[in-house]
Amino acid sequence: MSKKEVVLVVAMLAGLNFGKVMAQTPDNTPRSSIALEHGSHRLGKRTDPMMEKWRNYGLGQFIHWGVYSITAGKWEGKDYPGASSWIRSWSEMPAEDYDQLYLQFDPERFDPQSWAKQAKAMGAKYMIITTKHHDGFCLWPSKFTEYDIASTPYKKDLIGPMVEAYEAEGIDVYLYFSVMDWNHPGFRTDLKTAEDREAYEEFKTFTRNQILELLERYPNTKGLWFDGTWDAAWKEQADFADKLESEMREMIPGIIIGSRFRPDDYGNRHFDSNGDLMGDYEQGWERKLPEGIEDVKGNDWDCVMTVPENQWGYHYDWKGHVKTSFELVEMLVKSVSLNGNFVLNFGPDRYGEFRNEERKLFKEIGDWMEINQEAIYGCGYLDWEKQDWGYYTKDRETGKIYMVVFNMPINGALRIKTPEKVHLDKVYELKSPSKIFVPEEIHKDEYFVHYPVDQPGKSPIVIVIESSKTQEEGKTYQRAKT
Ligand code: H79
Repeated sequence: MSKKEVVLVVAMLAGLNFGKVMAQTPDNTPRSSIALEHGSHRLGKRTDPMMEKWRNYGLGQFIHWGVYSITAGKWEGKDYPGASSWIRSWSEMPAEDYDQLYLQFDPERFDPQSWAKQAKAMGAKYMIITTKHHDGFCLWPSKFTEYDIASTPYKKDLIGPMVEAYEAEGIDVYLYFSVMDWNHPGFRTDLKTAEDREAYEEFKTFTRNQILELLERYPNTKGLWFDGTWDAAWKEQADFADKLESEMREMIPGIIIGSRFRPDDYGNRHFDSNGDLMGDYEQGWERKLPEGIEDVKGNDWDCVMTVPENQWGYHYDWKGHVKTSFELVEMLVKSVSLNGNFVLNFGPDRYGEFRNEERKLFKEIGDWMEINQEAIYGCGYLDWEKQDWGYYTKDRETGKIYMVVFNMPINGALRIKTPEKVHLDKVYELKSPSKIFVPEEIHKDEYFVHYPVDQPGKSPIVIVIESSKTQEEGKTYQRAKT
């Protein structure tokens, strides 16, 4: 039977109420769908306090750190053309050589307090650390492998002090974990033979042990960011992954797990065979952003972004286009305006230090955030017609609207088009609230805010709108008052 036929038969059985666990609709009404044992367990967004907090972060910091910071993108004088953390998969790099590098890993200048302070100064509300990347090297001392920090000259746990230092700065910590593990002998991309299956069972046990070990060691973990789950072998593990995800949720109630962890019964990832999101938020926006609100399908989501084109771990030489703080702030604001979080990646070097380009970004983004953070934290989408000058965001609690201007028109005239029956009560610049603008009404529900063009600044400016819904008469009354 083809997969399509299987799906059809299963759909028919579902119609006969043969289905097992179905996703819950918010009001518990039944819905027609393919019966899945391991599909989405919930429809609609989570509304609990931990998820509300996640939703309101706005800005996060990603850190990719591991032994690939030693190779730093080259081997024996030759540059690896891909991401530095993938160098072990390069034909020119002998895996045996790579797998010995950890014996040189000694990040003696690692200072978690200064890392956390920098992240805080940038305005990050959460951070995601690679506890284990694709190479399999563990930044925590793992009971289940020797390929870990305890076996390096450094010896000491890196994750624990990081969790402590970031939490001390009020930054929530999330653990990145790559299921794909090039170091484990049982890891397979495909399960072609009985031996493959046997080996993979060992690997699954190992994976489960390590994930539960992490949650036991770091019980303040707020969530897990899974990666390396795209292989055919893992896509067969719907039952195993579903059970394991439940175990994680039992261990840390409220834990946040994205859509990249488990496949459904048919090997579909992120969205199950019914098109419903699996996990707490969509984890598919890697180095790209949605165009518009329809692309995010009403779900929570995060965007993880590199500063250069495709470098996560430390690379000795950033080639190609390196994003400026202006571009990154624009991506941050666009993410927030479409109900997502923006997570900016950093790749410390082998000694535990950040490169100068990254230090500059901590400062520049931080300077902008210090003045304009109100337009980011706790903010999301506003359903007003988008304008070319930039993005609107809206505070979910206060209802204040922020115009974040990236393309200032030459004449300073910023167009606003409101839905019907909206009154602009007060419009002012965020950094100097006494600077009140009086919008010029050019058509019904259409205005210009005139920004003084004699004060050109390089930094994106933010204008606040306090508005109210009115009846038409009310609007006339309001106008009559002024
Ligand atoms: O950790 C960083 C990357 O290593 C990891 N995610 C970020 C956060 C990542 N790299 N690539 N991907 C995720 C996407 C997967 C790409 C793939 Fe393929 C395309 C997997 C299978 C096809 C190319 C071909 C890479 C492996 C085989």
